[in-house]
Amino acid sequence: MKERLKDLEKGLIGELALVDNKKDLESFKVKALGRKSELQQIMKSIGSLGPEEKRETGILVNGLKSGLQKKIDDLESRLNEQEKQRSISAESVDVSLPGRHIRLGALHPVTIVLDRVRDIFRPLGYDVVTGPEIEHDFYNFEALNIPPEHPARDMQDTFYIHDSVVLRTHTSPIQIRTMLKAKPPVRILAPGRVYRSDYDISHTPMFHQVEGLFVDRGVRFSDLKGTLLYFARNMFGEETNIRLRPSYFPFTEPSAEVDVTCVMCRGKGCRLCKDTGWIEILGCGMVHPNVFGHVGYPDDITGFAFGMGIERIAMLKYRISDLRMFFENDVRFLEQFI
Ligand code: 2U9
Repeated sequence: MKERLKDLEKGLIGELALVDNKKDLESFKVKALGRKSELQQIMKSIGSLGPEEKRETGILVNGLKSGLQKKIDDLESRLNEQEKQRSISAESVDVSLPGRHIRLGALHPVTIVLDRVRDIFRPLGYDVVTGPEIEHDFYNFEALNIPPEHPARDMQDTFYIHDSVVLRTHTSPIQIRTMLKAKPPVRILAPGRVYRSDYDISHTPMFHQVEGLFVDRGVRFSDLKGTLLYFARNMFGEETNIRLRPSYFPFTEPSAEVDVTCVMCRGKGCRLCKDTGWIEILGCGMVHPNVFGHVGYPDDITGFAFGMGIERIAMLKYRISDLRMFFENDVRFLEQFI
């Protein structure tokens, strides 16, 4: 019996030395100590031995069992440690890898141009004033000397909410509201969304305008011209010139349309300026006396006003050829402007 136990112990220790993973260790445990193991067979047969041999064999079996169990436990904790080390190194962070790119937001070109217009007029003392997009007929038309039969009032051009409530067609109502509240001098910029029932390649039903108004005693047309030249050179470059062409608006008299040196060919003549060397950027004029009448300003008050489409200025400044780009919100387009 002693010999048999010695051989068994030798064999099992030899086998255990070859185990190098947890799966094989489990199989080994079943084989070495399980119900059908040789060791269990031996333990069952102890009962039939004589008292002395029973005692000796019991001691040997217990020694073999506890020795083997200790070896198994040691191997198991070594294998666990190895497994832990393997998963730690697999999960480790490579701090030398480049970081993930964070996409920065960007300002819309309409916002950039409006900010620029504000910055240009701030040193001249212009305050920025805003107003409602839904307007009463009085502020949008009547006070601006636009008579009831004027084509601008047609359903074709204006979005009506009720008989006398409209989506503002320009930001001029802001200036009316301001003059009704304040005495001259008034020096303001009126930016915002405006709405016109018009939709084609160069018109959208909503677009952005900024208008300017300067009202005081003794304001002259030459003040308007100087202000616009200062604006044009700051917006399009110091070498820019302007020219004024006579025009008509109900709210200004006299009125003019303003061209700047073509932004593309710098005056030489090209496709953009239709070979004239000039590009139209805004409309302007001296405030019509009837407008001052509607806001209760005295007769010795004069003033000038001007208005421009912000998308149009942005298209010229950034060489954007398609108006629809402004409203599609494609980030690849929007990221390009500073
Ligand atoms: C008051 C009095 C006068 C504002 C003016 C224009 C000329 C003008 C257009 C430019 C392109 C509108 O966006 S656009 O379609 N604007 O040509 N705007 S004078 O005149 C005013 C405004 C308010 C009280």
